[in-house]
Amino acid sequence: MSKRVESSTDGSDLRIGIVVAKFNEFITDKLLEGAEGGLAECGVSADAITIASVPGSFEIPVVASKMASSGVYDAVICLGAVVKGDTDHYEFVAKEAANGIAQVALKYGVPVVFGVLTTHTVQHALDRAGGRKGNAGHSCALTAIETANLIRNLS
Ligand code: INI
Repeated sequence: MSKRVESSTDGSDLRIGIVVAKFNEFITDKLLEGAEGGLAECGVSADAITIASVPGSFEIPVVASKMASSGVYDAVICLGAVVKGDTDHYEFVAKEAANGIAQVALKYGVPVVFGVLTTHTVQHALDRAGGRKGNAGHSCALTAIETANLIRNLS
């Protein structure tokens, strides 16, 4: 008979790390607000959350790696906003942030959630940071809790 492993959105005994980029802070502040709100809804207490600010999204993976490898956190949420400008810089920053975050999750077996917006315009980012398309920080919080609980239930 098959066995189904369930998850849950109960975060009351989970510890969560958040890495947030200061670049485009007027956007990432809103993502952080959404993430904190989502974690509170899941029952994560404020003292179970550690927030680390980094200069830009490019710096997210190294700090997420430090958190994920510490054994302290059940999940790490990464928040940033990479907005396309006139140069290719956007492409490199977005790609390295995405690849780095994925690598950290696989290396340490800890959910490292990708809440880095990559958009062509500031408006598109704002739409996803509490605007008309919701708040990616909030959905990342739920993803982090669900995935952490699933991993816990698997082991
Ligand atoms: N960092 C971002 O988080 N978003 C951006 O849109 C961005 N752009 O476009 O330049 C950005 N650049 C900074 C980068 O993340 C690093 O902090 C910097 O290159 C130093 O390593």
